[in-house]
Amino acid sequence: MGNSFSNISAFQSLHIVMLGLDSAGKTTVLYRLKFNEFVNTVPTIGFNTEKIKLSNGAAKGISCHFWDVGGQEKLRPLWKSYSRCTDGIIYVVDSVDVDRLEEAKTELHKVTKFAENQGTPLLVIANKQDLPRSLPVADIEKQLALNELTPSTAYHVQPACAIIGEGLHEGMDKLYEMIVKRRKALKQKKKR
Ligand SMILES: Nc1nc2c(ncn2[C@@H]2O[C@H](COP(=O)(O)OP(=O)(O)O)[C@@H](O)[C@H]2O)c(=O)[nH]1
Ligand SMILES: [Mg+2]
Repeated sequence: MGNSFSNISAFQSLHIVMLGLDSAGKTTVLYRLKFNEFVNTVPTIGFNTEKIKLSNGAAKGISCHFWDVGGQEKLRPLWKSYSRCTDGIIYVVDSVDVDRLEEAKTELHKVTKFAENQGTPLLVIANKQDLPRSLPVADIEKQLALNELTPSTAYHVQPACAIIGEGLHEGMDKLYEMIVKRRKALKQKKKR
């Protein structure tokens, strides 16, 4: 019979929220995925939203509804409502902004602790890897203390350069994989 959840129907749209400190590159990621080209951004006041059909890899053909929420301090209280009950969370980090990694960590841990976000798969994009002083992925993983997230949170850290789009498709594939896996697990649990 196969498992109807082993793949997500092309008719179904995944709900993905993109978070991270201001200037990490969230909006650049969004438009890179949407138009497959670099779009010059201005700081996001509020949010941007786009429906995007993924065009590569295992997630090819899957529709995603992305919400890119502004990362300035005064906008962060919005993160709670935007991240509620999503299929996946993307957390974009500026790999050069070492001084704010601690702040990025605190905000990330806050988001994953909300009751509604328990177990929501997390894709961390270690962005701006094109810059000479960018921290390697292993260091970012350590500084964000991803091993201290609740054990039910599946995550993947993806090195990327949003301005040329490098790493974004790989990252989306990983996120899609984690979403499918979680749905399967939830279905199994329901059966029991
Ligand atoms: N060098 C470099 N700059 C980037 C990259 N991604 C984004 N930027 C730049 O970082 C700045 C902030 O990007 P933006 O997408 O507006 O960040 P947001 O505030 O998280 O939405 C912009 O000047 C982008 O062009 C990247 O991968 N490499
Ligand atoms: Mg933005």
